[in-house]
Amino acid sequence: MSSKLQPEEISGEITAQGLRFAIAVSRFNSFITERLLAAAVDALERAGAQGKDVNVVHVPGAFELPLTAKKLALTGKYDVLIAIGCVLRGETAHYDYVCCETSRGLQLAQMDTGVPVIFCVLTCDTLEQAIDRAGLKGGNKGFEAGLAAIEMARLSRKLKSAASGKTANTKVRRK
Ligand code: INI
Repeated sequence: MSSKLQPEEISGEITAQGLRFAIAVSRFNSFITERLLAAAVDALERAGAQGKDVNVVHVPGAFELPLTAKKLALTGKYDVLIAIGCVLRGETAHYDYVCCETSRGLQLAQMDTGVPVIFCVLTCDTLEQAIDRAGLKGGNKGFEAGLAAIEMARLSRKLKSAASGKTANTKVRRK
């Protein structure tokens, strides 16, 4: 027996006009991170973002991304942030500390500030794996991050207006 209940769905559309973005990108493994950055910017541009609404901030390494993301979020200027990095496993436990603190710190930054932070930090065993994810075999994770940023920015705006009592401009999907 099929249900007659038709849920209303709220989702973020992939249109970037009028949204403000900040992208924090690490210089460490820049051969990879610059490719991720180019693809993220490409996604924003294709969806209608304007250059004046996209700021790019460079940091030394992935470990510096969380504090930078939090400071950017606290400016109140941005709808969404994208954090771009690439951590490659070495011979010591350094990799584990950098990965762990970067992911934890980025999650804290978005939970503390309420500004969505898109996690575009590759954590790979080899350079080859990173290259595959930065545009060779496995698509480009930067492009995916750009799309996720737009969706989360739109969704956040809708949920914010719903929380403040205004009608959320909901997209209703019916079967
Ligand atoms: N930073 C990275 O972004 N990727 C790495 O692979 C990496 N490794 O392997 O060491 C790395 N280390 C630097 C770190 O992020 C900080 O910049 C540094 O420790 C200064 O705080």
